[in-house]
Amino acid sequence: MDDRNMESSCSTCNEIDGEHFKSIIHIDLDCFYAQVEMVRNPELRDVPLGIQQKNIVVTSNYEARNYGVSKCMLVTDALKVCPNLKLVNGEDLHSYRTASGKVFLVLQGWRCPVEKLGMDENFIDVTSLVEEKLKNANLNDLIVMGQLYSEPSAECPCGCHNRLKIASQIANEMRKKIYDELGYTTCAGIAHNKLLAKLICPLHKPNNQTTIFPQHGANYMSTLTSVRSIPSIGSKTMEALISQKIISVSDLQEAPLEILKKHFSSDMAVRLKSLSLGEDNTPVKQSGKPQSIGLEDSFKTVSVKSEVEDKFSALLQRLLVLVREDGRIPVSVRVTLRKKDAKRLSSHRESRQSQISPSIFTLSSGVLTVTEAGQQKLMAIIMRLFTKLVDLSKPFHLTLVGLAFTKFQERMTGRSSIVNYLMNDISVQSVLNLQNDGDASITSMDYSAASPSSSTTTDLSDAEIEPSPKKPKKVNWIAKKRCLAKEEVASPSKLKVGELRLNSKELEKVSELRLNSRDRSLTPRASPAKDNFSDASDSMKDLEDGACNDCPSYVDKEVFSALPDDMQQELKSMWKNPTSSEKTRSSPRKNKSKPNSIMKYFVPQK
Ligand code: DCP
Ligand code: MG
Ligand code: MG
Repeated sequence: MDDRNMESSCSTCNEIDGEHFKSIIHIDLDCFYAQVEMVRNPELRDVPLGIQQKNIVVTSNYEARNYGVSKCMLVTDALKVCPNLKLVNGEDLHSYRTASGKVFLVLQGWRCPVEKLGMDENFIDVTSLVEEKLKNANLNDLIVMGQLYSEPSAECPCGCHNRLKIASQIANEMRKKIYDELGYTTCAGIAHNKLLAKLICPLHKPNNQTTIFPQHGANYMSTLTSVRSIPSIGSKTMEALISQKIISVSDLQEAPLEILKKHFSSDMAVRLKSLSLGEDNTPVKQSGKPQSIGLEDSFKTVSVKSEVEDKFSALLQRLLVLVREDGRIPVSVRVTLRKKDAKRLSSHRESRQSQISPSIFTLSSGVLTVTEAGQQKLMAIIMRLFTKLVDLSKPFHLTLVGLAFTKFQERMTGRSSIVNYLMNDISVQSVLNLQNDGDASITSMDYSAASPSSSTTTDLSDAEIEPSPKKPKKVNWIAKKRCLAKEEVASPSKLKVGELRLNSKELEKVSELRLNSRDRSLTPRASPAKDNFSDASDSMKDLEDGACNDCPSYVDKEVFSALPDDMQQELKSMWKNPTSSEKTRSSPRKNKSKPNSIMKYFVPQK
């Protein structure tokens, strides 16, 4: 009997509280870098094409793959199997990042949560959209678009087959739109969870999509020959499993839980077991700006400090371009090294990071720049971190250096400025990346590329650290509640506010932005992208209950409630006097008697 026909029992679908109720799509671009080059230059379309970084072909188009050119092949080997391979240098990632951003934007058009994974993959949770479409669907006409992993012998009573059929149609529409608007072909996987959606995605590549029903999850997993195929299993977990002779996913399925518990924590053992059976309940998390912006350079070996300095200097130049494009002001830098361990014939990564003064960066006409002196300061911090990672009195051998900005300040305001009150979204974007990147724990699904063993230390002793001015208690509370996910900022004390560097024009922009946020908070579905404001609905409700019942309709009540009591009173008394209130509303900048009046921040949107 064909393995695929062995279905796991589905009689309890409804009982396991909607285990199958989700509909997840995973989309991966075909030969991504190569496609970007082919769209840019149609002459490359019909020739075997390889994208070269250093001496490696990082990817190739499917024409070249037909000759046997595979991902990460040495250029010399690739040219042996395909002498007429056309090579394009792909070391400048700018156009790939841009393409990646465009695909993400297209996918956001469906107004469902979209989680970006690396540059060419996205998860989309279409559960609610499917529910909506199901209301008007003719169930007899529903078909799976694209490929189905295996025909089911019976309908699942929870209705997941119909839901996934609709999801497959949505996936097809998404892929069509990406192709029509951007010219890229893609693959998609459709399943009731992220794990299966990702793993089934490449089954019929290129330019195709595959749906898998929940009953076939365990069966499909058993076809994967290495436990490493499971996204959250990294090298350490794999080594530990191999030591127990657990090599394939089916080995893991069959391994007794008690054995796993001897080598992993109880939670992790259970999780490994569930994953091997195709079970995963991790949510699709809406992506925003990246938590860190970094670059790495790998090489055979570098053993001289001055060479390391040159490598870091070159990386810094490129990184500053990326940071300028991003627009946020970095407040932390991380240095990563991969050290060759001669004794163990292996290598491992180590990182160290330090806070940096936001004053190194200057905002000029909205553009982030760093002066020559600022760059020297950054290099001094980087080299100081380097010397903390490497004992220079002994020989060292590095095979990689990496540089990343890991925390960001969205905007800067003066500590007692009114903008501080109005801009309660100012925050350090992230305090992630402090944990070990290895796989000591897999409590949450990590779909990022498996990282080798590494460790990161935060260096808080750096002299460049700027004292953290106190923020008003109320604003901190709101920032914590509405702007930032729990895991992003552990405590308000981690928030840092820089010096006032906004000129009056920027200040006006800021106030407009703040007022715009009111609409976004109140109509979350109008803007599918989840940003710092979109978690606001709860806190908005709380605040609307009492703080500003008398406010005119154009006032952001949350902003109002974050103001000090005396300012609130000032405003309230103005609003009680309709003449002065109306005057301010219609022409805030003409209010000669109080040119810097707080009222100008409450102008309605035009
Ligand atoms: N990439 C890289 N180094 C790697 C793997 C990939 O630089 N070791 C880059 C090049 C790829 C892109 O990331 O184009 C996306 O990786 P994928 O694994 O999705 O590979 P492709 O999109 O190229 O091919 P496929 O059609 O198999 O998805
Ligand atoms: Mg791809
Ligand atoms: Mg990919």
